[in-house]
Amino acid sequence: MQRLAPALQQDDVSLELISLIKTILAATKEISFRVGQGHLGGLLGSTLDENIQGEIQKKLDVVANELFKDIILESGFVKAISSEEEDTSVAGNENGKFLVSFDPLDGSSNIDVNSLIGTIFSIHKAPKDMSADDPDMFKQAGHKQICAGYVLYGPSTMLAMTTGKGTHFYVLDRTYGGYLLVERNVQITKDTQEFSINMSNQRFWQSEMKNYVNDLLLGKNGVRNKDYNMRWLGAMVGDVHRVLCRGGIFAYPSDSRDVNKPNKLRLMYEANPMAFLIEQAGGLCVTREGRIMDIEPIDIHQRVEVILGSINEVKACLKYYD
Ligand code: P6P
Repeated sequence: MQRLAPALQQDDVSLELISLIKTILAATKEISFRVGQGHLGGLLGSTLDENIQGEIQKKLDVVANELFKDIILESGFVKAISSEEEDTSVAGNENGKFLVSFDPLDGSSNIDVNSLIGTIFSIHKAPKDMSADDPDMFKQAGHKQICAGYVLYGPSTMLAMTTGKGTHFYVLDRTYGGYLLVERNVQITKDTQEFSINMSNQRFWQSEMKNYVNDLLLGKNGVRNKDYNMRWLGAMVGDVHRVLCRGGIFAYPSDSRDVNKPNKLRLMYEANPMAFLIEQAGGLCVTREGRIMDIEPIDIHQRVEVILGSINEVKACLKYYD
């Protein structure tokens, strides 16, 4: 099986970007080890601190964030980073060519119950004419990403990554300590019989999403003329990975639980990197208004509605909003 660097060179990725990617992945190897330790690593449970998202930070959230922040900034490749766990961006090398946004541990509520979690990252080019400590550098639409990926800390530690020439899967080989290419140009099936949504929010959705999901639940007896299965892992990395592997539709729609916060998922380090991966695999990633990767960001922590997956199923969902 092909190692990471030659696989990326095959996609004409620059040596400098390959070095940055390898730096990010070096941190994922340590996180994979610590996640695998579970109770024995002493990193389960929560801290007493709340992050800018208003969430109580898990011990492993803090460790993962510090690890990624330090290793990426110390590399010298990066002008700044932004993280789900950081209030604002953190300056790096004024002459760095790249910006990295990341969610160090997505699905943190799964940590203490030994369930799936992952790391999501997104890489943009750094503007030359802006200062390293200016968070406005990150106000770049998702279609300007030059690389995006996630690492899923599952039974195997898997990397899904794209640099714009297809979405490829890699597995961490612990013997030699690197990622090996296991599937090139992953393609999502155009149709599906599997949906992924947190049904406990159903009464808070807008009527269009309620109607769409109700028709899925009617199965063969309804207008969709087929039965559907449902999955919800509580970790976007796990649900998106399943969609990439066997198709599906994943949605976190706007809801009315908190009028000040109608959306849950973050644009810069959840929706945009996943959108890049999904589109490169032949799927769609949208809100009811349009393509996620066309959204012009106004804040590094802004949240967005997400509907993604098999192209024909996403289009069928959007018809309810016509
Ligand atoms: P809920 C994890 O906190 C996350 O940001 C995504 O990874 C996941 O899909 C979603 O939130 C889960 O949200 O409301 O079901 O706990």
